[in-house]
Amino acid sequence: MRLIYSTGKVCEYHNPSSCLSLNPDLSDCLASERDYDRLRFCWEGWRDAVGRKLKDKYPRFVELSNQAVHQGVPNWADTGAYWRSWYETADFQEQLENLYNQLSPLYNTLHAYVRKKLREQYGQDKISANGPIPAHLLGNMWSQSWSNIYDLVEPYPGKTSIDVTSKMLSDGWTVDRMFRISDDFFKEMGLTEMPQNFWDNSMFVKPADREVVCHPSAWDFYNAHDVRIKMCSNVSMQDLVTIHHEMGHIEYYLQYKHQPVPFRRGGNPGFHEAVGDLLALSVSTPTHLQTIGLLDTVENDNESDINFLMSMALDKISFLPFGYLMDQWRWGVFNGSITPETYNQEWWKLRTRYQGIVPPVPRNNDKDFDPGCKYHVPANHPYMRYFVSYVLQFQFHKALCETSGHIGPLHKCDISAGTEAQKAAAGEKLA
Ligand code: D0W
Ligand code: ZN
Repeated sequence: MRLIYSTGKVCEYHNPSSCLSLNPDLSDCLASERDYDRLRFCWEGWRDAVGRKLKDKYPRFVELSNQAVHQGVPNWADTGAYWRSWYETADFQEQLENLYNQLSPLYNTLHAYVRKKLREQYGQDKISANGPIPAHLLGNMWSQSWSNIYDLVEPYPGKTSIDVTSKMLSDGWTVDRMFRISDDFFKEMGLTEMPQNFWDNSMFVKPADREVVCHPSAWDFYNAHDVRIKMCSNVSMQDLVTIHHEMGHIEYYLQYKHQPVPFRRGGNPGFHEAVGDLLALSVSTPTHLQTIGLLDTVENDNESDINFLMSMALDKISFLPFGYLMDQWRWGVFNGSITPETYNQEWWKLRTRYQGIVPPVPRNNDKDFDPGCKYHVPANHPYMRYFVSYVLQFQFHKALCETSGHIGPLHKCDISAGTEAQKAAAGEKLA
């Protein structure tokens, strides 16, 4: 299933020998095309190419996975129950629901604002004033992060751009430089730097001579020295953040490498996901971007602040319903309440209920398998950890900002920026 996903291609109608891969072609299409029909072609093409091939394979996988966990010690009722056990909380599901209910008003407000801007862009005939948004207009194949449509929704146009991708390109940044900058940040925070064999063994760019799984990943070979990242990186601000995310996993591996194997894990899976993202919260602040030469000027006025907060919301708030629904769907599949006959319709019920989106073309319940078009389903990676991380990373960030002596609003905090005086004071307090 992962091979089908990783080698999926969408070919042009008029030129079937010209085919698009997910990374980078279709991702770029969803991110930067502004033509309604071309976007729909990329969105639908991916689902035709991948989902339909996976549809008949997934039920057998579910059966086998359930059998395996049922025969384990302890014997879990189903795979979902096993995955939830990692959180060691009997009321995990209630806690999640409670968290989501606290956060959803923020998402719904963002959704309404973005919908209004999209109506201006694509026309009132394409998007209703108070209904769900067509899923292909939000800058991402799964509508999970909306950063790529920042230009369409920028609250105060004309301020300094906080997406520094174009600056990285014009300054000649390389993928290698992005990894070095990330490593420097971990070092600066007093964490362990990446070992030599990380640099020797990792794959940082897409190789030209073979097909690889391009979905980014971090690997612990469990021998206390071999750790690697595999990623088809491009020079962009988004990939700079992803590099910090993956390096956060590696940092965790390095910090617990001397522990007995059962302890080489996160406090819970959400902790593992939160480390890199939490450092990237500091790296993404305008003042930090200036420190690493990616912003010439930091504008200190209310309008620039709102622009920055909007760019963060398009990444972090937009993700919440998607992060929450992925494993609600899978838990239902694993416990049998969602059956192969209803896979796709149950998926879209959740997508509309939580994300407020609808498919731009009718779905065929007998042929389409849209959940399979998201990497973590065919690759069988659990997903609730990301929802948990999107809450934890802000709690961790807040605690670290307080510890580092930051004064002022949280969104201006760069935990690496403590003045020498603050650092000395912190040292004294510790002593
Ligand atoms: C691993 N997992 C891959 C990749 C891709 C993280 C991902 C989610 C998201 C934006 C051997 C192995 C694990 C690590 C471990 C996975 C990514 C981009 C970032 C959600 C999106 C974001 C943070 C999260 C998505 C990862 N190793 N992210 O499996 O030790 O468990 O490499 O899939 O900023 O939908 O893209 O978590 O690193
Ligand atoms: Zn991760």
